[in-house]
Amino acid sequence: MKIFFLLVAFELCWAQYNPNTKSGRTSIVHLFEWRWADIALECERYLAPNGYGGVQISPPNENIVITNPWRPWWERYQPISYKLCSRSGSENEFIDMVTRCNNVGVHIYVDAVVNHMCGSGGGEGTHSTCGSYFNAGTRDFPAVPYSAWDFNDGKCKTYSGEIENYNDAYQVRDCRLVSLLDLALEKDYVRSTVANFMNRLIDIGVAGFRIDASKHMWPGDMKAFLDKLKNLNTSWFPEGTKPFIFQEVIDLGGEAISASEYFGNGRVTEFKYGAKLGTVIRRWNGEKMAYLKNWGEGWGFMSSDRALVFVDNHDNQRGHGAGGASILTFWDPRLYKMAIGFMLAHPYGFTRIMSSFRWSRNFVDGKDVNDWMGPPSNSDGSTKSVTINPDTTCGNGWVCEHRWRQIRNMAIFRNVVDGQAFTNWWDNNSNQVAFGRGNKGFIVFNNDDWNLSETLQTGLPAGTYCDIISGEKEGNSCTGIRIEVQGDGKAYFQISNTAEDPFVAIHVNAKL
Ligand SMILES: *[C@@H]1O[C@H](CO)[C@@H](O)[C@H](O)[C@H]1NC(C)=O
Ligand SMILES: *[C@@H]1O[C@H](CO)[C@@H](O)[C@H](O)[C@H]1NC(C)=O
Ligand SMILES: CC(=O)N[C@H]1CO[C@H](CO)[C@@H](O)[C@@H]1O
Repeated sequence: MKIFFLLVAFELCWAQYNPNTKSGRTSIVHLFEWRWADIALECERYLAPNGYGGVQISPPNENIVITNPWRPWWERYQPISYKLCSRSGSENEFIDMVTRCNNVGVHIYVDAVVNHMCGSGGGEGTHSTCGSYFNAGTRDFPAVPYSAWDFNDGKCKTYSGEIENYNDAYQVRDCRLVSLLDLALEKDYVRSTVANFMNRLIDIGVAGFRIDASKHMWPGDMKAFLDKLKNLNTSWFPEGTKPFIFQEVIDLGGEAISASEYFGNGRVTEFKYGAKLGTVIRRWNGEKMAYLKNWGEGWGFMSSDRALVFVDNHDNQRGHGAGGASILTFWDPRLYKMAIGFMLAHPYGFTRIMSSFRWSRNFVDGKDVNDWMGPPSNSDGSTKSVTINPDTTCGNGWVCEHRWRQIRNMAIFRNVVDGQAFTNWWDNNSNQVAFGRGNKGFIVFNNDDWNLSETLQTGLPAGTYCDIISGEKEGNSCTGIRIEVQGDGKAYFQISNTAEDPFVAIHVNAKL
């Protein structure tokens, strides 16, 4: 009986904060703008075999079709209905993806856009991904249906109807964000409609939701529709499992709204994480890696068990959203790999890895005028499939950071060291740092302008380990650097500051 109550208490206290990943899988990857058919294949051929826990997908519901500029990525953040039909695929393809990914233990997390519909200037007609009629001017979305009563136009107090001042929490929640028609989530009809949409996805088998623009909804309104959500589908999840909820709240400090207001609903995106880590790894503002010794709450971040963390996301990798110029992305691969390596080795937060498409960046006066560009597409606007090259990288303009050896191997590192303490920190008071995770793994960085040559306590059992950054373990040998851990746990590390990747990581599953 006692054990039973303890289990119940444990479940209740994890609930919507639990990522619902299969045991031993500790990260998810955002396959930004991928087609459902490609995601299904990627779950089977790559994500499951390499220990990834899940995929954050782009919004699956019908959205406006924008042709000027040509099919921007952000059109998917302008819903027209909750029909499952988008550039990523049809409802049947969506169901097939969720089923096949779940069947190999990789779960699907839906980007839910429920704060708003399309922009107020979206016009009238059937220029939507399923051809549903709508009229933005009269607030008419019959395919949901929503009508003028279901929007916040009357509640917003600004003259323009737009958010004009982020220091006014009422404006941020009740007015239009960049002209997007703001749903009246105080109405039970709107709450129920949103919950029905999400419950349909739960029935199909999704494991949770990223909730877009959460900062622009009242936490209490969100709680009202989240309380209506079902438990997850028992074909794949234990009875009584709640959906994982992570809310997009951009809080870098200094505004009316803070991330902590949303902790009751689920986890929250910690935007300070990537902004600060980018600053440190770029060595801007006098920052150095030695300062990362108390990374996490010690840096003023939210508590680890509430945080969803990432180095970059689909917004701030192209200058949208928050974070500014310090954000590291695939465009700076050497520093980016170090940042991802640090994130995946460090115990703080639940980690999400970005997987991007390439676009033609064009900076004019410091701003990328092509920041709107959508995914690789054909002339009819359909999204190109993800092709796989013989060397396992991706083609057709897809970057596939999650397939980079260093990143994939660090995702595995995180699985191996899961639950282990943060131990054996070392630094040279500059940009050479090292730390371990109990007796399971150890990582060393050299982000200084001179070589590192040091004997360090790893905490690992004696033996020969394969560095998983310069290579990996293959059969009974290492394809990259070998590290000898002595009987006392110490090992000698040498990292040239000009190495392709100036860091070394070892773990017990890559021991010869
Ligand atoms: C759960 O998923 C299975 C398999 O796809 C499906 O047959 C079943 O109807 C789903 N359950 C609910 C409640 O929708
Ligand atoms: C740093 O290490 C590299 C590779 O081992 C070596 O070629 C280089 O001479 C070293 N630089 C210094 C300043 O010792
Ligand atoms: C081992 C090593 O390279 N240590 C260097 C760390 O940085 C200081 C300067 O802060 C150097 O003097 C050390 O040589």
